[in-house]
Amino acid sequence: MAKRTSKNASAAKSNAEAAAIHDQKMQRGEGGELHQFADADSPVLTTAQGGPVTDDQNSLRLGARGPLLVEDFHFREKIFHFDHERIPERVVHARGYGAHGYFETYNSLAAYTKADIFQRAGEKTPAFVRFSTVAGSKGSFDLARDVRGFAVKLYTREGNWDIVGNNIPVFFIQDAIKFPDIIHSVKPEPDSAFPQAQSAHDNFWDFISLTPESMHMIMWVMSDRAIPRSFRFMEGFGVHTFRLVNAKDESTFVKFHWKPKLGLQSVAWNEAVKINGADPDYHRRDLWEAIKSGNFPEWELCLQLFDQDFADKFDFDILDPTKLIPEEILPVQPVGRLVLDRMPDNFFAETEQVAFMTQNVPPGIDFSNDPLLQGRNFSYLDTQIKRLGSTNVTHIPINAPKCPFQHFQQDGHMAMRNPVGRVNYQPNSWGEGPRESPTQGFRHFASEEQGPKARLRPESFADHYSQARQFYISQTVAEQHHISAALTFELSKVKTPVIRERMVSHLFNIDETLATTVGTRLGFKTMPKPADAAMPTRQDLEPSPALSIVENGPKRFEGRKLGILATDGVEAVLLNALTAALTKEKATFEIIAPKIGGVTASDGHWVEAHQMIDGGPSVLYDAVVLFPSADGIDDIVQEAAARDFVADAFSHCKFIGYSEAATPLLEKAGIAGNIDGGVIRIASVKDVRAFIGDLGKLRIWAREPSVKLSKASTPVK
Ligand code: HDD
Repeated sequence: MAKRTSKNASAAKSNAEAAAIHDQKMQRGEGGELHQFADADSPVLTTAQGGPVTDDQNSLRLGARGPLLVEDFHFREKIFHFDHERIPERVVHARGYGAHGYFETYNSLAAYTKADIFQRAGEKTPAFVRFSTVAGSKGSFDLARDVRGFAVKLYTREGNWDIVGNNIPVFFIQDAIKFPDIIHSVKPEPDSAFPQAQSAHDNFWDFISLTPESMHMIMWVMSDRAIPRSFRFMEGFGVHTFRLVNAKDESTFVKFHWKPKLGLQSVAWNEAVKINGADPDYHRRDLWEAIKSGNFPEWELCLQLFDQDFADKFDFDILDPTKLIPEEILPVQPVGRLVLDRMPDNFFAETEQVAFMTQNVPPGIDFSNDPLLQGRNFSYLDTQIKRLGSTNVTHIPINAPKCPFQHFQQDGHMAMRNPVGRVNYQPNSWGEGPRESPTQGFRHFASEEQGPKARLRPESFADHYSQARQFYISQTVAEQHHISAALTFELSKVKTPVIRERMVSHLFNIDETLATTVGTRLGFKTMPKPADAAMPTRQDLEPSPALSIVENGPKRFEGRKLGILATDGVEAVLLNALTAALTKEKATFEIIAPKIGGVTASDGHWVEAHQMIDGGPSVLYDAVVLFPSADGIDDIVQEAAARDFVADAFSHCKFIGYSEAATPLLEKAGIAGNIDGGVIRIASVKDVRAFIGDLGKLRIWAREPSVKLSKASTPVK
């Protein structure tokens, strides 16, 4: 394995010390180029074949100014390797970020499943999780309006179990044969190759408006669920109905939910757009910082368990992946927790090469006949050979099981594990090698199936609007406004009027006010008729509060980040009280100052800054505090970045704490005459404590109509 030079040696020194030592060790070549030669601290650089290298700055040439020579094997090998560094990105979910951790089982679930992972209370199973966006390519930005992948690999004692889910519990389509179509439609259009990582274009809405089964998912994707504040604050779902199978071969249907311990939270769309410019890596940086600072994110695995009788009585077909089972009808039961506590050592080796496959299930977990799931079970293996280039995907450490395994598959590209000895088949007469086990082996649940061989969609899949409506009416007023604003924004980017109209005609089957609001904001002169529906929309489904983010917020500031705008002379007592209170709350903060060097506080102490004002816009924080001094305010009040810092925090409905000296900045940002319960003066340590208490509400959504965050968000009656 290649060793990084002097990794340990430099880890012991500070970065500045290490840099100084390395500077001393530099030697100039004849052309002025710098060489770093090996010494006792740093091993000799070698080729991949292990040969020591003399000079890594100059290729071999004939004379100092002459042509290069073909026999320069070091140059050839280095460039050859570099030229092949990239592997194909995932066709979907290309942009992602992963972390290691573990799953801990609360109690035995032996009554429901023989899966080894669920047999013993307190059992810890190693896990790797990769979060992702769907549409964008690998280098796209984190805060696209998009579904988030939530893929969990559990290295159980009986093989790897992959729960390859999303942060949305339903899907766009009912049959896997439509997957290439939905994905083609959302990706950049094939002739222009744009837009990147955006669904706001004709092809996507054309396909969607011709696919009524996607309407429920569209409500989710146009809601704040599609612009999460952090991976840490979003739910995950297995989406499909699966089966648990116990030792008596009895099956129970199950739906998987991951619930974040820190509650749900999303950002505003106007904010998302600005975050993408200010920090395109916002989500990955958030996960990195949380884990590196020891604030390990955690989710509970919750199950919805039900039998055939429930399935028969439920309003919708439990095999239809465009439907969910409301938690108010079938409560979720927590059965364990997932903790992420370690970042990968190397992004490529682990996060890029991890290969999730829905068909990876251990004994005791089984599939239902959901046609989307069945199609997925076929697809994922293909994609891995395309990406990773070999059938030996499981030879890569991140994909290898952590339990003992033995089989007779052999050879192929990059085979790292090869059979030892004579036996590479079975049955054999040599008394060696692994054998089948009817007792321990995976037995597929013996469901009885029958029917004609045909390309059929069941009638029980035909209701496309009722749960879309149920989702919409389950949202708070602010969240409903965000949905209508998102639809208006997206459809405003669609250039073909008939597609806009077709979409609004679907909305009429979901909610009339929603449809009218979107149609009016798009400038329709007359409203289209409701779309022709295979089944009428049910009006009797009750709202499900579990579907709202705001209703399921954290009610505390833990895990969130405060931005503190400070200048020289910042009041030390208040600043210290604020930062101490945040640490107690397990929240973090950044100091934003006119210069990155930092500021001198009122007591003469030096306070290091994390950002300069231009580099730390308020969209990067969950709430802000304005702590300029009376002398310092003049320096910043004329700065556009300082004004935007405050104006954006206000229009994104954030809490703003301020010192008296900040008043000119509030005036400049146009909010001095508009102060509400979320703009809070901080003059004493007592005020600091009260402010921290308020922060748990996260946003003052009641402010939104006054700031007109989006013109499209006000309903039209
Ligand atoms: Fe998929 C990747 C989730 C339907 C085919 N999918 C992929 C990833 C996630 C999901 C989270 C990224 C895994 C990672 O981080 O590496 N996919 C879903 C969900 C679906 C879904 C929740 C519906 C409920 N997918 C789906 C269908 C098909 C695929 C219907 C094809 C028939 N998905 C793939 C794939 C990918 C993939 C092409 C691309 C990269 C990969 O598999 O590893 O095979």
